[in-house]
Amino acid sequence: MKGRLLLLLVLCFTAGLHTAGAQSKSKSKTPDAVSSGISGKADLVSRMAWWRDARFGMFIHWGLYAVPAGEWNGKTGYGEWIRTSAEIPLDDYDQFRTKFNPVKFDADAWVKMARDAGMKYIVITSKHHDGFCMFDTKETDFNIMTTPFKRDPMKDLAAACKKYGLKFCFYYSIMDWHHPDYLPRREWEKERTAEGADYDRYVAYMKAELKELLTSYGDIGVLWFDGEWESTWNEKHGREIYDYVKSLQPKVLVNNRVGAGRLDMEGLTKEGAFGGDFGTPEQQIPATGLPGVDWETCMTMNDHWGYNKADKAFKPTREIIRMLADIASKGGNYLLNVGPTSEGLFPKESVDRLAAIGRWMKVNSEAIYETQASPFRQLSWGRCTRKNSADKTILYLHVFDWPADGKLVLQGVLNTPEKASLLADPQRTALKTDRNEDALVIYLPKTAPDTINSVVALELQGKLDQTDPPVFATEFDMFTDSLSVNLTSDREHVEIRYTTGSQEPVAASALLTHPLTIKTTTTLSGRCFRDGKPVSGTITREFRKTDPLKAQEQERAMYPGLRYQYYEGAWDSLPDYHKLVPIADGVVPDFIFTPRNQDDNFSFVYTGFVMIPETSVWFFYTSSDDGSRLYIDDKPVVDNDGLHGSAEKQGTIALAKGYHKIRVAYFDRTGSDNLLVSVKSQTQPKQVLPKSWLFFN
Ligand code: FHN
Repeated sequence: MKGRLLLLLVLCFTAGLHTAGAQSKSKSKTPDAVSSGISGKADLVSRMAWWRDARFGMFIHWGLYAVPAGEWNGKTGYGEWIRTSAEIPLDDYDQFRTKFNPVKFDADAWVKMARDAGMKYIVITSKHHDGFCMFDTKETDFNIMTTPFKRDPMKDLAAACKKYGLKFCFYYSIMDWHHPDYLPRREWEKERTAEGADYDRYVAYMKAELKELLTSYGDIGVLWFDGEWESTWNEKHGREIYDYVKSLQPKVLVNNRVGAGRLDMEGLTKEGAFGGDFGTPEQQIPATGLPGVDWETCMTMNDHWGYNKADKAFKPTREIIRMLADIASKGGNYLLNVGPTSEGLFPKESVDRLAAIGRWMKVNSEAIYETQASPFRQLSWGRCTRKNSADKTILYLHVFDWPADGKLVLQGVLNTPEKASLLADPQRTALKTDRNEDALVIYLPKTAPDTINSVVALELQGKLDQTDPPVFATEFDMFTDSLSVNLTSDREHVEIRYTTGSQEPVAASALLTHPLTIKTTTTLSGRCFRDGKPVSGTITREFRKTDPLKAQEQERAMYPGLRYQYYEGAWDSLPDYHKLVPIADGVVPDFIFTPRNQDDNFSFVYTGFVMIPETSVWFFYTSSDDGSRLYIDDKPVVDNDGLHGSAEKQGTIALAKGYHKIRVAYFDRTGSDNLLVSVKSQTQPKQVLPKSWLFFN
């Protein structure tokens, strides 16, 4: 059977099974990876080749903000946003110029540290949001040449990158808190008039600077835009700048932050929006690979991008190395940040980590460079990267958890193994391998050569023939009355056999050919077979029958809407409302932010009833910036608390038809704000919680 095979399984415990036909699934949509401008797909493939092979780069956030080093008025939690986070007036901030003299800056030393860590490119802030230019620009005197340093460090870095074979790349912020034509002003900068500001003139300024960056420093690998989220910037600007940059250096890559379609910190591009050449998840790694999408996770080593002398919360090397493997196993790049001091030095903690990463890469870099994403959905002991050739496949097995019995089991691989060996073994001595049905077993030495990540190179004959276990397509683990269960496999020529329990299906197990309606708590195990032989591992899951919460007795008349209480304050998480007095209260039609007195530092608590239209297990979701929590009948269902960009969390609860109490708490600190409450049941698709379901009494 071609394409995705969807087997709808209906198994009445008293009756047999039958298959509802196969249906192909729509291809996942990948964002528009190129603009309407100069480049097309063919150009993209050749332009992206070095970047896709590189897998690992260094991010450098270096600027005037290194002078205060995170401290202002006795507070030490700032970073590269210090000018606006600490509300430093322009003239006071400009004073840092007189103190910026990185006499210990050594471009060769920086680039060699990146190279020796196994990094293939460097992206450095040419201009961050503060508007200070770290390069010799003729467009403004707010630049490095007007500091005591009087030298263009970008020239030195470009030369050093050329010398040591790394790609040199620029970060450039669209948002600019210094340029008189940039809008909007910071809301706290009351005295800084926007009178006469001309945003088109600011875009012209940007283009003039981009021309300097792309004509004065040799080949530039990437133009890494940022600060694109304010309302003055739009997709039209993005496409124009993308095409302009490409006209100056046709091979340069441009990230998706040149546009206006980035999905916040998730970093990928909204469907249909202009996405530059690659997506940019920030401080997070996508849960799975994203076939057909180029993406790069950027991440700090501690908690700040710019240098903060008090921030010692550096990630352990172990975590960084494993994240590098995780990202590569999903087909992404890792852009790891360093925030140098105002003297021009990398913090010692960064230097130590780069050296340790370099020691690991010296042994294992072939398992990172030029690799493709893992073919496995999940591996219990680590990650996998791979290389394909016409007649061979190499799987790099990144073993985080060394098997106590010395047996590394790789399920669902039918190829004949040619050789398995440890990258840490200079002789690459062949390890013993065996086959157990669909599984390859590799016999490992007693101790792992590397406690963080030991890599086994498994060379297989021919094109990979690998099958994952089937997938339970349903999201519901519990049900109130009955549950229909789907199992799918995207492999060709396979059939799915199952057992009602946790035992592994065998060739004689029942063939899944009918939709399953489960009416009692059931454990189901599924496995793929071909020509009577297992070709995958087994997936097992329990589906639990649960009693729905009874509906509330309706003692008083119900009216449409919700009650709300409005609070003001600066919180990093949802406050303890018992200690607060609301500033206002009243009734609203649903989860809206009016009335409120200010754009930041506020909170709403909504209370009332939700009229649940059917007895079912319900998913509730809150999508919010910043934190939120949702309760049903006083039980916590969704916890989406915390200081974060727009993010969605979910929870489930079984409810009987009728009124149930609902309470939603939300807070916003600064910046953007939003709250969306959605629902889904076993029969109703996900939807924004309808206003018509909301009542108060
Ligand atoms: O606001 C910036 C931040 O300072 C930093 O440069 C990061 C790095 O990707 N980008 C923005 C936050 O998303």
